[in-house]
Amino acid sequence: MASLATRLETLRQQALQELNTASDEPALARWRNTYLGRNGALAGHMRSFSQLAAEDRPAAGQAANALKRALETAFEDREGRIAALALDARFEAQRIDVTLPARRLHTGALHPTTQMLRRVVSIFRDLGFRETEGPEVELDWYNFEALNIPPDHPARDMWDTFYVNPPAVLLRTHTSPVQVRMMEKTQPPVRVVVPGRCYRYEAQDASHEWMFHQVEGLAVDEGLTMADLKGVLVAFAQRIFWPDTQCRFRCDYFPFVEPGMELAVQCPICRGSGCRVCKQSGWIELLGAGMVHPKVLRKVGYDPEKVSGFAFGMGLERIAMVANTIDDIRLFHGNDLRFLQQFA
Ligand code: FA5
Repeated sequence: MASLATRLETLRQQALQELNTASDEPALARWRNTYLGRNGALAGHMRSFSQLAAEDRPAAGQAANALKRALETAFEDREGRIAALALDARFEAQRIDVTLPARRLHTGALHPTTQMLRRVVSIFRDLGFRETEGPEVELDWYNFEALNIPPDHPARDMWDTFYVNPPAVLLRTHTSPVQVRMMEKTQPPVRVVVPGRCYRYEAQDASHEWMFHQVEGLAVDEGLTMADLKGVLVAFAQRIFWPDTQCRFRCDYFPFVEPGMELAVQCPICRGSGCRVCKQSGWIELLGAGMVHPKVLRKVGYDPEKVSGFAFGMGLERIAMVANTIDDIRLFHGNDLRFLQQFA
């Protein structure tokens, strides 16, 4: 029996020593086969117990079972440790440096003209105007003739025109043709604002583009007067700029209104004392306006004896320039991100 105990002890030491050198799953599997497998070392010893005397067999069996349990426990410990080491190695390989500054996300933003368009339209919506649109490729009839500007009229010089299909089809030079389109299909009362692109065949400079945006306004009803027009425009100017914005109305000529006028606001940058933006005048012209000409009302089938109307047309970029102190209109479509990002 003493020699069996020695043999089992030798086996235990050898097995544990070898187990400590197994460093991966295949090595572990090999070890298990060698020591605990059906044809392994321990099984070999147990088979030899048949040669022992009958009274020695139970103690031998107990000793072998104890060794088997000890080896199995050692195996599980080692297996767990190797799995933990493998997991550590994987985590190490996939380590993320959370202290690295994140890459900046580039998100889009509305163009400053669109932002201003939405502000302008929402102010007029609060004043009771609804929004509508019209075509950019327009007929000469709507852009000029129906607005009291016949082909040979000198006022055509006010709007240098891009022709798509001369002389009848052109790129609209202003949003005023939508006045006519609206009145043709609606009976008074009418109260609309019309934002949209306009095109003019003119040289670009700090305050002129060949493509820009206007917002047209039109109201037709019984008994509308210049006082209504002035009231609406002052309310608008004081909401889009500052509550104490000063307005200046002066006579101006547009063939489709009578009387016609121009609205200027006190320069919001220098507050009237004179600066580069207002060209030292203290005032900035914002828009053209007036009472809809009776001839225009008649052309769309309205009776100028019964209804009257007012209209106005403003340049959106010019308003955005005043509100944001921008001194060159060409920045709007120059696609310089440094400029655009200031409005994001
Ligand atoms: C007109 O276009 C008239 N349709 C306005 C109007 C409507 C008058 C209704 C009466 C009744 P004007 O050409 O002045 O008018 O243009 C109106 C505004 O558009 C100008 O005050 C200016 O702000 C803007 N604008 C005109 N030309 C340009 C341009 N080339 N680039 C940028 N903005 C411009």
